[in-house]
Amino acid sequence: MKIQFDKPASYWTEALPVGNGNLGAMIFGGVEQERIQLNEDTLWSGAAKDGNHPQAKETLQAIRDSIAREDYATADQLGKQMMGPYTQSYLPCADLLLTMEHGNRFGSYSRSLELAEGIARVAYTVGGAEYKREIFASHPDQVVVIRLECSEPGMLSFRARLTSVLRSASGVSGGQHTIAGTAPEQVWPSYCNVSNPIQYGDPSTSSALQFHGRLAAVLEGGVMSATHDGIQVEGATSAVLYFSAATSFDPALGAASDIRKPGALTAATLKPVLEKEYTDVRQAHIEDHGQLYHRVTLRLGESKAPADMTTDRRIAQYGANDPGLVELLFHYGRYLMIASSRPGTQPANLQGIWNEETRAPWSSNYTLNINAEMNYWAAETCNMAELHEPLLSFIERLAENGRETARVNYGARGWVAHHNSDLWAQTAPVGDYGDGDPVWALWPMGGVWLTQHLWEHYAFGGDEVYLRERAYPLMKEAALFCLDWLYEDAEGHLITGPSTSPEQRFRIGDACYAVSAAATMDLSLIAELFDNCMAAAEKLEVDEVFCAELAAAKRRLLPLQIGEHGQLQEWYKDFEDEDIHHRHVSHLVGIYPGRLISEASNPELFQAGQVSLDRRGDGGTGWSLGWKIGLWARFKDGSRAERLIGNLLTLVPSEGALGRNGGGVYANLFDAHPPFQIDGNFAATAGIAEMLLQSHQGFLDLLPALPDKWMDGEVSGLRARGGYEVGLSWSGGRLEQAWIRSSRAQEVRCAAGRSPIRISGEGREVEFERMVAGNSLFAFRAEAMVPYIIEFSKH
Ligand code: FUC
Repeated sequence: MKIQFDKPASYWTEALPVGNGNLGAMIFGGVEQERIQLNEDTLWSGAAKDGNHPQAKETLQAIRDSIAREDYATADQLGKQMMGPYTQSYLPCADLLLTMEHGNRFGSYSRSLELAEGIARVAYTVGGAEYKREIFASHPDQVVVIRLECSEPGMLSFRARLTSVLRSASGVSGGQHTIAGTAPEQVWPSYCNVSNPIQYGDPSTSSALQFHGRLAAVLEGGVMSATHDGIQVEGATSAVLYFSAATSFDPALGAASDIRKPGALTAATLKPVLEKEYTDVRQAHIEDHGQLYHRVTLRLGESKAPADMTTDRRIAQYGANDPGLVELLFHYGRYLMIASSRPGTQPANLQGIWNEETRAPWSSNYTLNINAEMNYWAAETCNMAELHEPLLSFIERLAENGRETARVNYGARGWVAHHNSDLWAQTAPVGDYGDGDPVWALWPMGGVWLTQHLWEHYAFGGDEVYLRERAYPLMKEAALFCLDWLYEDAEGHLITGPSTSPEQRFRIGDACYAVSAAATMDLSLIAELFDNCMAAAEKLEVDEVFCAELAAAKRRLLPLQIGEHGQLQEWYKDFEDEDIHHRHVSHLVGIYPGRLISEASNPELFQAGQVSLDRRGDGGTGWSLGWKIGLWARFKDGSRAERLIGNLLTLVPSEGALGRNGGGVYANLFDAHPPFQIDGNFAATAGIAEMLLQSHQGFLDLLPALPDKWMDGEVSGLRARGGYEVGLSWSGGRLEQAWIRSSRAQEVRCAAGRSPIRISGEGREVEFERMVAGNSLFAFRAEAMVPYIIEFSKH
């Protein structure tokens, strides 16, 4: 499980990512001039601000009246009055530049990232001397570590220095090289054509974040000196560089703090590390990373590509035809989650934590109408529940701001978030008070969708204290917002408005519009939230009256409809799509990742959803392809899902521009929208898991969507709702064995394409019941934490 190249990266999307949740580094692997691009996940522009807008409330009735008159042009126009400020931007921190004093003539070059260890390596020769670098981001020690060595004693000479594209100054303190600066107060989104896009304040009074980076070196042999120009190393045999970074943002407060001095923080982080042996730091990292990484294994067949083939060539030549590359893609999503999201860090943003641009695409922010949720689709199913934590904590911060937005903008109870957010947990709609487009800005369902993550975290883990104390209160408040947001149409149905189906317009004659009422996505998300609230309240034995209210409101929701093509309608009327191949498939959210519409619960709508997905086609941006993998898995069409994986495993050139239909992956296997957006990586991992195991219908569905191409294989360590860990093996395209371990004593219900012949736990056979005669639905009683083996008949 390696990403590998035979030359240094020329482009950022050829560089290798390492990260510890808080710090990210991209390794280019240049020989004479190495660049390691560094990020710190709290380094954003701006400061906390009030983006709420009372005019939204004043506009609400007028916009609803226009919708009722079917005057969508006016509704779109009025929508502009409901917007607030744009979010702020995620920023690059620094570059670590190494200038090696051996020139640029070299041989035997290799550069790789080993996923299981979380270590990137660069190796080459100069004359008879072999040079090696090893780079990782340690979570236990909170540093990026770079070890350089030369096979010839005393031949390692280089200079290491920190630079930044942000206003900053380098310095020296206590034999360490530093960089310090203050972030801009405002960075305009990349899509805003403004002439002053990056605005700094006076550093002595600015409310923007201060940041600091610190570099220390430990040598074997040789001498070194540190100045503001960097660390000069001469005549060493090996050297270890430790980098730490911090900002004045206090994650516990969710705001900047005057008492957080980034320079003191970086010093405090480095001090204990410098007292350790490199081998201990390295070992602690490998163990920490490994205990997450080794939880899941996957084998889909023999790899086709030669072992030394570079990853870009492998993608181009084999794509999904190489089962080993599909495995790599699967594990890479887990690797990237481990590297970008740890308890206490910020949630993975549009680029995880890796960003080199001051004006990154879409501000590298949190886009809540698909991308931020998608980032966490694999967290539970792929056994990384604790890495879900940054998103779950972020939802708590959003709810705080979102209460004010609900009150000021809509006069509603509960809390609301719209389609964009940032480090400051902005919940107001973006669009610079009218500059934006309602097709994305007017979408007050961000909070509603995110609460699905609160519920799912409970559904998989079963922690009732968490449900009672953290999840349910926020779910309930999001539901309160919905109760206030819903209003009656002329027939007495409850609808939402203004309502958009994210980013997709509908067509009437020659014109296209964004705003109408009761988009299918709104209704689906609200219905599922109500269901989840009712299930939670029942479990917790609270809020009977409130639940009755939810049940009544749910019954009155405008029913989802099937349109003239047999498709699940995207809007409240059977409008034509502006773009039938549009990348968003928002109306299918109730099928995946949601659980609202399944074959059993609603076969007609489920079927109509499949028609919709089929009509959208198999193209799209990287994340769109990723979503479709999961959807086809839910439709149990494994081969179609596999085709989407194939489309995602298309090599996208690194120098390419933004595209809305040319999704794929870059040379370093980063998902390409294009540009780079990490969501597609996570969705691919989640989608592959969903092909092998599903649990959204109250039972474990084993191997629900196995593609024809994956004849023999094995997976272990997947997780299912109800507190299960599951492994499966299959051959000739048919399930052979399953291993199931339940975290608590309970009845386990399973479905499989064939019947079990024997179930045993700890060597003893256990009884099981076939739930439908002759069918593959069966149940048995499991004791807590006992691994059960289920063997299936060969026929
Ligand atoms: C949504 C998508 C875009 C992009 C952006 C970050 O607006 O429609 O394709 O992913 O988020």
